[in-house]
Amino acid sequence: MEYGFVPNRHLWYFEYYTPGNCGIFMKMNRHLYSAQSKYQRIDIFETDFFGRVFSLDGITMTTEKDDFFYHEMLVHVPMFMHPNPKKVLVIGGGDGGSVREVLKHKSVEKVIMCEIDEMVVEAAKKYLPVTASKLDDPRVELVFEDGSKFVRNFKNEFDVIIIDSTDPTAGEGGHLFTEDFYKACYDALTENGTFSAESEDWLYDGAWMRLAYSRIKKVFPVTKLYLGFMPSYPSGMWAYTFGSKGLDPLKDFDSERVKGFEEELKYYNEEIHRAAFALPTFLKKELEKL
Ligand code: AAT
Repeated sequence: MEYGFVPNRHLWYFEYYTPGNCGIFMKMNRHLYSAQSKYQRIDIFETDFFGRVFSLDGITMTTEKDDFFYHEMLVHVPMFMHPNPKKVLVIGGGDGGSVREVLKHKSVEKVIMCEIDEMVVEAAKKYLPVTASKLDDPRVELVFEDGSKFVRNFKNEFDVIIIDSTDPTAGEGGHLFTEDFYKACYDALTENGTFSAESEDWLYDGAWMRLAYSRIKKVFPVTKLYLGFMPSYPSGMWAYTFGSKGLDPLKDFDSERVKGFEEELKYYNEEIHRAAFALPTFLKKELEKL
């Protein structure tokens, strides 16, 4: 893309956080890709500070600098909670970061990624090599469909299901925040099945965080919200919801399994796993009411 503008001087990216009063801005040195798909506007640009940044409808999905904060927390909590994950379903996650993390587990034989927007995957493969590094792995099957429909094709099939979705108010993300959808995920899971879903942030999107948590709680016998830092997402304090058919993320956590992953993981470790479920008092009180 050619501009008469001076890189890092005239090119800026602004993300407005809900409901539009605050946000984040970044200096851009190159705008690599911009397209309108059937579902959303896709942009990938380069910054000196965050590396390459991927945004949908002006909302940051991934930056090369901190994608591991988010993808490791979303993926390794349910993956380490399952005794022997072989078959995994990722819904959304078109940049490939979640699939990359899933494949760090040697037990995995197959991972299906169901992403609604094929253009996201094409762009990620071309412009986000760090994040999309494992999308061509032979264990990966890519499906381009609405995940809320796709998951209904399965019963008792997956050991782990990971919901790496856009915000519920953006694009087609809303389908991945309904109680019906969570129930379909429950049905598609095997007996020891574990589940995680990105659940927004307390400060700017608290209503959605509470809604996601309370809907998941209606479906999964064990439901726990957990937190992780995520510097480039709104408020930096990101919420995830863990669900399972019985396994408790603290009592049943076998930290021995994390040993040997020190070289592979940059954020998640045994202490972080436990600490992530410790919630501040205001949040504990809020969740108790749901
Ligand atoms: N790992 C990158 C972070 C994301 S990307 C979320 C992906 O979910 C997008 O590529 C989007 O196209 C896809 N998606 C949205 N709706 C559906 C659907 N119904 N079925 C399948 N895929 C879908 C998430 C970032 C979190 C937001 C931070 N504010």
